[in-house]
Amino acid sequence: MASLILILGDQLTRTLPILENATKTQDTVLMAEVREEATYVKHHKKKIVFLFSAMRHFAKALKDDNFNVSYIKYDDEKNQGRLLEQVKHTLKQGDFDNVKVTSPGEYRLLKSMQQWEHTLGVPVTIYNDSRFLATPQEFTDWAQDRKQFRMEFFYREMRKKHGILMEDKNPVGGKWNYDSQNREPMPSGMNVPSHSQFEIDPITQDVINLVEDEFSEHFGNISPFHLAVTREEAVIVLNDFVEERLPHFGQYQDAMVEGKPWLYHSHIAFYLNCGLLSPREAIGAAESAYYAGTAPLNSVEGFIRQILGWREFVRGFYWHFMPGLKSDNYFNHNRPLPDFFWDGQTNMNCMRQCIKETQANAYAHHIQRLMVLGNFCLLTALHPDEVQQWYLLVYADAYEWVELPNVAGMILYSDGGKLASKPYVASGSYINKMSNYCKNCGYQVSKKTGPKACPFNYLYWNFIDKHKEKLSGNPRMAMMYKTYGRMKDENINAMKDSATIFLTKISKNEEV
Ligand code: FAD
Ligand code: DLZ
Ligand code: SF4
Repeated sequence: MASLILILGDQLTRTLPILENATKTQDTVLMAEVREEATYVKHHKKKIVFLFSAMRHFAKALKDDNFNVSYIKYDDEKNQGRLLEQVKHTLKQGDFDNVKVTSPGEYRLLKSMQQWEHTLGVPVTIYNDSRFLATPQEFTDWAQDRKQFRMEFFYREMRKKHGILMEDKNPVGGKWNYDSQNREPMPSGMNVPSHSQFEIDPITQDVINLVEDEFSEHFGNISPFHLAVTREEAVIVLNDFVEERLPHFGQYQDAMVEGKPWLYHSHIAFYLNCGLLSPREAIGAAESAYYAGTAPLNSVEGFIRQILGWREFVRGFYWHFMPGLKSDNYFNHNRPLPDFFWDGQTNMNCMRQCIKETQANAYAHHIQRLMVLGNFCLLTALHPDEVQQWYLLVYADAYEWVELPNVAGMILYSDGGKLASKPYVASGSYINKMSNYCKNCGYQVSKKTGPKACPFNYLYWNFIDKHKEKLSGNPRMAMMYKTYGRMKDENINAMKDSATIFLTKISKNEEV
């Protein structure tokens, strides 16, 4: 019984059951760089270099370990351009009895794969993705009978189930969550350890040449390229993080500093999401650092919550609410994405910094994605489809299962509050508190209205005013509506006027 085993670009994990149970003497592993996956959104050039290089290194490691591997490069004459066609083509070349795949990270692809057996005429088995700590079914069971889906409660269940940071039935330290200790801005002049960097080897160089030729019109810069492209390198990134940055991770998790994109974050989502690292080992490494006394509980718990909590939660949420999640538009927002999202040409320094860093690194950290870029997208009523596409293509860690819940549920509230208890909106004072961006801005954060005022200020109150029917009954918005209720009509009107001028400008793609 020879099997054709398809491994996708974000499934670069030796522990997948379809690889662990493969019979090396008769099965064939198929991996393919296909136009369909590389262009269904125009992924950042660095993301394509990263993934194709990681795929090529993974295939080489499999070959070195005596697997039969059919690796189809992007410019290979045998390349069929689409995964299904590539599988069909490979089936014709050999004597295969069946096809094995691991469940993909996107609804679009899963629906397609569920038809493959019919199209191909051989049995196609779709195996569960064993990399996660919760299955989609576990989320659905947990979600049963709940009206609201709060990560915190799911996370506690996961802590208990996996015995992570637990003392018997209680959380280590007595509290489940240390977030109140995790919201400090970065003191000026603080020396942040540099992020891990790796040499470009000949495999990566070949891919860089390919991407420069074939994807020249895609967003973003390839150079400098320093990402890990093998499991060994990704493990170094994780170890560097645990040793050098985890101790301050919690404290400065929400801080933003001009010119310092990497800060105390782990930079491992790239590797977790394509399989080079496993969430279990990342959680284990952080937990061990706590017990060894090299990292404090607020950092370790905060980091573990992101992976065991948020990461698992959003995956369950995605599969539970697809396909509706993709088309939800609770506020009926429909403004197109302004052009400056592609080049960072704006006088708003916070937006400029976050977009330019995204362009350079295919990375921005969570608060940049959430409270600067995301905040702007919601306050300016951008269409969810355009925002979703942007986030999916610009970040090298983006796959729809993780990107869409964050965009639809966390930043846009387009799911009507299933994921977040309230919209994550803030005025300029939040950005000013958590960053040093406002010092170099063309706008003044202290001004509320008029041409020099920080746009986040009036856009925020404009949003509160515009959506009072939908939001004022939300207990978590009560404070904001209390303040709003005390504002003079003339102040509210001045905010709305400034907002209208600004929104008209971005609709016409005029400079802001
Ligand atoms: P760290 O800050 O060091 O966090 C550690 C790990 O926790 C991350 O590597 C990641 O695996 C996990 N994590 C943290 N927050 C989240 C979250 N909200 N959802 C899921 N996992 C989380 N993350 C992605 O992996 N891919 C995406 O496409 C993505 N899109 C996002 C879009 C928006 C609008 C927002 C607000 C967040 C998004 N995130 C996404 C979550 C988060 O911003 C990134 O995981 C993080 O910035 C990656 O950098 P890091 O590895 O240095 O993370
Ligand atoms: C993101 C991506 C890209 C850019 N290219 C490929 C590819 O050529 N071949 C492949 O197998 N996978 C690629 N991927 C990852 C897939 O898009 C990913 O498997 C699906 O989005 C499901 O998560
Ligand atoms: Fe951003 Fe407003 Fe600060 Fe400028 S003043 S950096 S627009 S928050």
